[in-house]
Amino acid sequence: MDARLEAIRDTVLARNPGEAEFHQAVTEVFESLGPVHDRHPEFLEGAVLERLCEPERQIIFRVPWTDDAGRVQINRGFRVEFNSALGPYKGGLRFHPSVYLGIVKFLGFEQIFKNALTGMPIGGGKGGSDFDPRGRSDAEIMRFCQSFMTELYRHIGEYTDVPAGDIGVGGREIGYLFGQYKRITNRYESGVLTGKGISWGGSLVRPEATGFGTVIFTEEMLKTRGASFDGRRVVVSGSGNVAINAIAKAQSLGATVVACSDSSGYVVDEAGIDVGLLRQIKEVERGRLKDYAVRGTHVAYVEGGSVWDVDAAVALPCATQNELGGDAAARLVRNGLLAVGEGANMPSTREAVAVFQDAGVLFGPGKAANAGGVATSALEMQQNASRDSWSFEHTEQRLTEIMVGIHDRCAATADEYGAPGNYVAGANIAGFVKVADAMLAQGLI
Ligand code: NDP
Ligand code: 2IT
Repeated sequence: MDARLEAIRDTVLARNPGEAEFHQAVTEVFESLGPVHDRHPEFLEGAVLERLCEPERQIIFRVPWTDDAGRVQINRGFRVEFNSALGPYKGGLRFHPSVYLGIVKFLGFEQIFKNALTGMPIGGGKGGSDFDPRGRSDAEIMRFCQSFMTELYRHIGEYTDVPAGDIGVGGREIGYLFGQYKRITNRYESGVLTGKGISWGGSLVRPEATGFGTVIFTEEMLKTRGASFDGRRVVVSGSGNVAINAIAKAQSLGATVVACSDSSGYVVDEAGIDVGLLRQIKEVERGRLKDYAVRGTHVAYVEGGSVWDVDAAVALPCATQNELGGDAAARLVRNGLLAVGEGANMPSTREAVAVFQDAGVLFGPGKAANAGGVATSALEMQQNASRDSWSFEHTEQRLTEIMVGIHDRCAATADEYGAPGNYVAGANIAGFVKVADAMLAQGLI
């Protein structure tokens, strides 16, 4: 890392102790930015990096609610409004027991650059709670969401901060959150949340967008080597929103997705995952992946273990941060891996990324490859602002153009800065320069 940037990075780490994921995300971005600061001394003079690493606002709040047995439960809520240089803060809410400030800050920090890459007018933010939705009834989920919004509503708004889904937050939760926001504010403010139901202000393609976009981005990377998904063996991790839609899109392009996972284990289905059955189990019944193995034919289920033990030409990690480590990366590479497209945020450890890049594997980092979700959220905001609703085909076309555009911008920026084929450098530099220019133009704020 450039020595000037390393000093700034060390200060950031010291100011934010105990936030390992935030440290990791900051370090990974800083490693790309030395050449940018050689060309743009004004970024150092304006202390852009120091400002960028300090969120504009961080909100932590108590979320009290009662469970079905009438017991009082207390969770912790977060919203980190990281950077508004390009537009209102924008980013998802995560409900998972592992959530703490360091996770929200890593996600919010990544979101700044991702959102810049989309070319849409959105700043970066993230939020969530350490609430564990697993095993909770609909009524408990609703009461939790209502309590969460009873504090959050005062901090968000169509022109201020626009949350959406992430792990543990999908259409059901966005519905409960929106209902409570409307009730408290007495405003039908469609643009305050994205990922809404299609009949009440949501956008077609938003549910599919992250997974679809990840596959579109990865297909663009493959094309640079004269390859494609067609006929390839693919492994996807996770079996949530991003994973399911990545599987569907990859198979529509002729791939065979042979395995996917949840936090309990993974399934191997050599005939290709049956997306209809997977949607029925995970989206309709809210069941576990193990059920897929029981109901599918010729399906193996491996309890525990790692889905990365299954060989593939293309790996699409779509579960969570740091799920793919150096050893797994080395094994995948030994067995003929061609490309990795990150549907999740920071799923590959720094060791894994180094293994992929050293081996010449095409590697699409999350902040570029999974940007289709937030980009389609911005399309939802656009439809809400104009009180319009677009067809599936039109919206998917816009998503495709955006993903191809992100791919091409990352590739061109990597070339421009002397790192051809390095999508990590391309994404970090292209996203950073756009935000840094806007920050300087807006003065010291
Ligand atoms: P979901 O809640 O729909 O699904 C998450 C999936 O990942 C589940 O299969 C879950 O398994 C698995 N998972 C979660 N935590 C762990 C863990 N600690 N270990 C192993 N598996 C785990 O979330 P999404 O699909 O929305 O999100 C997946 C990833 O994509 C996240 O990194 C998210 O930040 C990222 N992302 C999401 C976007 C979106 O639009 N939703 C946009 C861009 C990125 P289990 O059920 O067992 O917990
Ligand atoms: O990580 C992400 O980009 C998301 N969870 C989606 C954010 C959004 O505002 O749609």
